[in-house]
Amino acid sequence: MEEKQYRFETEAIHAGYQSEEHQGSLVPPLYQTSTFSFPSAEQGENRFAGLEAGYVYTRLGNPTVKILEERMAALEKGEAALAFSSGMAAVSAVLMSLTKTGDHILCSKGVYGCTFGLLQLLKKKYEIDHDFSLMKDTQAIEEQIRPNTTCIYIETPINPTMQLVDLEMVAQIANEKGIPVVVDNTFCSPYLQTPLTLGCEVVIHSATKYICGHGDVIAGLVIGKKEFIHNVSRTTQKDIGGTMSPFDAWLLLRGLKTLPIRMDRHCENTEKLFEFLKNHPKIEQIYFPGDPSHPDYFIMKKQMMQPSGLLSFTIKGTKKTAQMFMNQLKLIKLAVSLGDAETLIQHPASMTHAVIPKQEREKMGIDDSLLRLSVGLEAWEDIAEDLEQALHNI
Ligand code: LCS
Repeated sequence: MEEKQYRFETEAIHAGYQSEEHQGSLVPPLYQTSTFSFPSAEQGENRFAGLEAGYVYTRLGNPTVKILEERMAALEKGEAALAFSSGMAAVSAVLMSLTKTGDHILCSKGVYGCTFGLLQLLKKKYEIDHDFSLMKDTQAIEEQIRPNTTCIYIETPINPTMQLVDLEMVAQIANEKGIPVVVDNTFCSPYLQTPLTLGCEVVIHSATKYICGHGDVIAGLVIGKKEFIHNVSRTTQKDIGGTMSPFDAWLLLRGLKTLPIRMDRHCENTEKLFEFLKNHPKIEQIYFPGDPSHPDYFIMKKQMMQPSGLLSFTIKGTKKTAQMFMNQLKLIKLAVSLGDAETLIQHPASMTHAVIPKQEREKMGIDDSLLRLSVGLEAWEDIAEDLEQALHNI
């Protein structure tokens, strides 16, 4: 599509692809190849030297993957994007690009368990330090920024506690100090939140989740300025690997077409289930950013289009009660991951966040009875009836 900027729903279907360049094929072709033949030895030399455009080897770039990267850059309102074999490959490539031994990362108080694990590894092996911050006000953030802070890393909503961070506020402080703000936007997708438009520098996705939407791909994406993306592409990604497979990119391009309508349905179902659960006598606490009494509700209104498709809750009782409840469910699947058509439930303390020591976990607000629900696309009444029968049977 030429210069014209289309609306989100249209860009999700068309951005980055011109069918005229591919024999009129309506759907982007799958270039399932590991390598590319050169027209001549000299042209091969020039491609390696970066003097001539053209593909070389799929770890360094692939036409199907490129279409996905351009589409995601358009949707996140960034200059460029880079695709990875997993969300964690994306997170690690970005953190390794922005830090070296002796540097410091300021991180939101609560992140996905493996991101926490990666921060520990960077500290132990490479002496890259980190601190966690609630990032609730300007002064607290300024006090935690050190002269050697080279990256501010934020998940919002935070997995699985659903606390939010005010991205515009953090970006303002960080930009004054020239520190890049990296946002893991997995829980929102660009349909609900675009951190780059709020002054943040880099966006990361576990594309395994809403971007894919069908539970059949593990993938990651990074979006940011051209120069930064080029650097990551030519350093950490080229030499460490973690490249997305063309088939996964093809599936993600297919998934992206329905992102807006899927997200609307995820959000609508979640609002309905929140209403159902909030007054249930067996529910102790519910964490959902769309709850007007949620302490970060005003941040949700400010930076998110809708409160997304996840909610966490505790049932009155102990960890055993929570596990008994999970075992009673019939329709809802006991599984980690999120953003799929199927409704999924998991127990963060023993699953996604089990690698975090109990004391640290509790400081992040993850206690042993917390459950996280990723609301799917089924009829919400069927999900509610399954929750009801399981609550009734404990
Ligand atoms: N960032 C967030 C916010 C995540 O939730 C996850 C995975 C990742 C990054 C890593 O992405 P991956 O490498 O798995 O594509 N979150 C998971 C979860 O909550 N349940 O299972 C995986």
